[in-house]
Amino acid sequence: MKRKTLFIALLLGLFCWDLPAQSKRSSLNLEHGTHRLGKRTDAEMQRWREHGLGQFIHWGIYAIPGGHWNGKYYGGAAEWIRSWKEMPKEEYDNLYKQFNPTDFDAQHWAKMAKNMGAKYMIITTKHHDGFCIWPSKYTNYTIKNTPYKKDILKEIVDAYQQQGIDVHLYFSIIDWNHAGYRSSIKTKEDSIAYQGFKAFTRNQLLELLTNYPTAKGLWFDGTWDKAWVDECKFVDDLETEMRLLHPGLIIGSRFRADEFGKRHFDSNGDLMGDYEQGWERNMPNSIDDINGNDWDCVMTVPENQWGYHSDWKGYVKTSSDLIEMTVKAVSMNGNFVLNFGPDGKGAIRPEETKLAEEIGQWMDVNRDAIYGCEYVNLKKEGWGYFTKKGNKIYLCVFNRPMDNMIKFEVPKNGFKTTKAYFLADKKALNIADGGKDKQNNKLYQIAVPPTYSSDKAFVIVLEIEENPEDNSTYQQART
Ligand code: JFZ
Repeated sequence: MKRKTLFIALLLGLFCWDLPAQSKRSSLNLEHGTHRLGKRTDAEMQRWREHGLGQFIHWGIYAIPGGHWNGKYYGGAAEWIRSWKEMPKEEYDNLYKQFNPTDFDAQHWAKMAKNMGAKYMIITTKHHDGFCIWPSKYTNYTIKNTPYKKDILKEIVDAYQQQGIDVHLYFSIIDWNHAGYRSSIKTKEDSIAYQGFKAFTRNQLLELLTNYPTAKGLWFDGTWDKAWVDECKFVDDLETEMRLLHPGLIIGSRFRADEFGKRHFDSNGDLMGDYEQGWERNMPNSIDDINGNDWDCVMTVPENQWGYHSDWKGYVKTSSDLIEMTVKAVSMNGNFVLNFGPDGKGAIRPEETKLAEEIGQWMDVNRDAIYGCEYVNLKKEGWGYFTKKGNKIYLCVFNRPMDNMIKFEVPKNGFKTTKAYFLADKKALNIADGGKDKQNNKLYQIAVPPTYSSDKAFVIVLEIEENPEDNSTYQQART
């Protein structure tokens, strides 16, 4: 071998040698980067991963104006109405004195969530306006000082738990009511005020974890301010403190920034927190967007309304849309969390009630294709999505093909399958061998009887026998 060739070969060798450990990551020595590489493997996280479907509830003082003030209409997200120029801040900050949700019935909410098929729920303990639905001892701006007086958070935690639904606590770092809150620090005074705000925030979080110890996780929001991002050491220490206080606690990627101000993913590209929390009213297109991480997608029924808004403008999703999003999320190893915005009296609006019922009816029949299910490494097909649990693959058909043929390809070393049936009634279906393609993939097709009627998506179960030689699965390759 010529010297030059040898040199190049050596260089290539070195380069490849480096690849497995490094992959696409850079390796800055970060003080406040991720605490862990790869997924959590403990039971609490596994439980969360298996939920599939969750419920979000945005409920607070903003539900009283419901997107209107003094005859004027606020088109933004209802829970942001305090920030609207037409909204007198003094008046908003006194609205809590009228908060008396006489229609609120935690049991009813929890039963409804249970019937929808939600395995967990996220409740806004405090949104950006700063109002607390629990009697925090660190501020007067709480439920305790409303005509309602009772601890709403406790009622919710208890009722949902009774239904076997895990509770996670939404908490906004932005707090428009606290005198020390700043979005950025410009002066010495700001800096002093913010010290007080940090102590207050820490106190409230420790208070929540102490008083509601059965909560499974914290869902953070309003963490994008420069003032908060710059506090990476404080926030990192706080995360450690909370995890010590509450072993198993689940926190998403929207809490901390690293020392370079990078959020969600640190400057090495590694996820911070237990799951990716950036899929807000948005979904990954393919498993490649997920990078092997856990994730959730939180979704509104109308376009962008979380809190109660009396008028929903724009497209309002159907139960079919939401069922499809649930399946799509699960097919890519994520959880789908549907938002509800009860009104100022605590009633859940009729549209949301109807959607929850329709989703629940579908879940009653098709739950096996959701809970505990995961991604399947098969080519995406136009008719819908694959999910999998154990030796069962679920073919979730959203677009029934004109020829009624549900086709799929299995890589040449992939699983064997001989048994297929409808999930709904267990009626057997024939799996026809469609031969092989040029790459030696096995082609299969399942004929849906033309007489079979379905107004929503339907699921076909495929029982499979894995090939121990099969090393092509995505999970093995990328997690
Ligand atoms: C935030 C809040 O401002 C909003 O009111 C609601 O509570 C929602 C769940 O969270 O809004 C966001 C936060 C992040 C993104 C978009 C809206 N984002 O990352 O695209």
